Formats: sequence, C-alpha cells, structure tokens
Amino acid sequence: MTMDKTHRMLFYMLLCSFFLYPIVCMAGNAEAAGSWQLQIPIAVESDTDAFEFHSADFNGDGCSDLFAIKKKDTGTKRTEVHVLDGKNRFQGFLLQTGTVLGPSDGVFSFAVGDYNRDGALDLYAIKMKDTDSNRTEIHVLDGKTGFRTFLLHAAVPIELSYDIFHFELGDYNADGYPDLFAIKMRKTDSNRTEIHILDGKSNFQKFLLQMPSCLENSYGIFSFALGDYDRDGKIDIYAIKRNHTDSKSTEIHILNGSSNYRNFLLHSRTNLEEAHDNFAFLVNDYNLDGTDDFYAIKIRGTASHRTEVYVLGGVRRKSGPPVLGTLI
Ligand SMILES: [Ca+2]
Ligand SMILES: [Ca+2]
Ligand SMILES: [Ca+2]
Ligand SMILES: [Ca+2]
Repeated sequence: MTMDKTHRMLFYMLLCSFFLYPIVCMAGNAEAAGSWQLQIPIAVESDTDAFEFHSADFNGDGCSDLFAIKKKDTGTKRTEVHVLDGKNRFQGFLLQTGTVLGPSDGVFSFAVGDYNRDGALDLYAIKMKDTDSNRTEIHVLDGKTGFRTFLLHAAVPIELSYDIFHFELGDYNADGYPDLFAIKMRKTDSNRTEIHILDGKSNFQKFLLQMPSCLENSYGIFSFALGDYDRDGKIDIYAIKRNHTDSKSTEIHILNGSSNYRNFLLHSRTNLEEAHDNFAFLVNDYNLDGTDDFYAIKIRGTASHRTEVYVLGGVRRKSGPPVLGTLI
C-alpha cells in the first residue's frame, strides 16, 4: 500500500466518522430521552449557584409553575423571585421581583406555600445560620404584597442547621397548614437520616414527628423532594441519590409517608447520569394526570448555555402507582 492510499483511506475513515458520529449520538440521545416528557431551556442563566428552584402553582391555573429564587448577584441587590409559567412549558415569566429580603446565599434555604391561607403563595425563608436566636429561624414573606412584607418571624426548636438539615414544606397532618419537614442528613444519634416535622399550625413550635428513617446518612449524596407517590393522602419523601450509586445513574428512592418513612415505596434508576452540583431536583404533577412527575433542572454544563428543565413522567403499570425510571 502506498502512502497515498493510506492517506486516502484515513481521509475516508475520518470523513465517515465525521458524518456517522452525530447520527450515532443522536440515536443514543433519542433512546435516552425516550421517557423524558420535556427537555427545554428556560430564560434563566446557567453555571451559577445563585438560584434555588421550587415548583408550585403561582397563578392558580392548575399548572405548577417554576419558582427560581435568586439569592445573590441580583440587579435589585435583594433576594429575587422569578416565576416561570408552567402552562407555557416555562417559557415566559409570571413574575420577576425583588423582595424585602437582602442577599440570602449561603445562609437561607427557601420553600413556597400559602402560610396565611389567603390564596396567594408565600415565600418561607429558613435562616440556617448567623441568627440572633442561635437557632434555625423561619421568616415568611407575604405573596400578596409581592414578597415586600413579612408575615412571620420565628425561631424554631432546631439548632443551627446549615449543611446538616434539608428543608421542605408539606402538609403532613392534612389540616390545611403547611408543615416544615426538617430532614437531618448527618450528625444524627441514630446514624440514619432523621425526619423532624414542625407543625405549621403552631407556627413551627411543636413537632409532629421526630423519627429515624429507613435511609442511611444522606449528606452530599442525596437530594430531597416531597410528593404523594402512591396517592394515599400521606406525603412521601423522594430521596434522590445523585451519586455513589450502584447503577451509575441518578436514582429515585421513595420513603413511605404511611409508615412514617420507615420503609420504601420505590427504588428506581433514571436515564440521567450521576449528578453532582449540576442538577437540582423537584417533584410535582407536570402533565396533570394525577401522578407525580420528576423534574431534573440542569443548572451547569448545558448545551444551550441556559438552565434546562427535564421532566420524567411515570410509566403506568397494571397495578400500583406508575414507575418513575426503571425499577432496581
Ligand atoms: Ca400555574
Ligand atoms: Ca398567602
Ligand atoms: Ca399541617
Ligand atoms: Ca403517600
């Protein structure tokens, strides 16, 4: 074989791989994307840890909207609330506003719920460190005034919680008052992840539950979200195993509300690679079919150079709730 022929062959091989590569990649992606019912860039910048995301119906149209709470580097120099319209696949804002709260990065965690039950969603700002009370505090910002005034300032019976607890809001005892789920991820006596729930009706002064769960210590490996996976009226806890998984994918493990989180309802893997700080996870009923969907918000390293929303729907079975991902 002459050098010329060798070069020509190499050239054709390169040419083939150049044309074949995108076809193979696209086929791979198409298969992987099979069960994602939505994959879409949104008008939120990426590659920043300034945002915290929550899912709730802001305008009462039945579709869950996306709250992007900007905690630092804001134009207003305040913590900002940006709400993206769920009815329009999160393309377009229902609200963009500065709040009464200053920059909150690294100190506050947030939740969304209707504290005073006036029909307007309020913003719960949970102060996890640097508090005057030396305890964790809850400050509730009034949705009715565009988050410009406070409805509550309260210290709660939980020690300083930064990097130890994860907070979510849900009505544990179904009395109409949202309760605070304080998920203790590490430094527990039980060496398990513990579930502490503070009663919304008592302004978060009384515990409704304090219990070790069936989950090991979860700090740095798991993310959390609330939903009612099996639709039995008891709030379940979605423990999303981002990394260190056997399946090498992001996994969903659901703790059963009706056993007070002492057994699992589901173990599944998703077609998402292991995640680190590049994804945030939420749970809500995106397509309004009465079952929970799983949201993966890609905040870093996106092709679009914007934040992207992925929604994974459940696959229905003959009996039992739909499976999110693939059973393991
Ligand atoms: Ca809505
Ligand atoms: Ca309200
Ligand atoms: Ca309650
Ligand atoms: Ca349940």
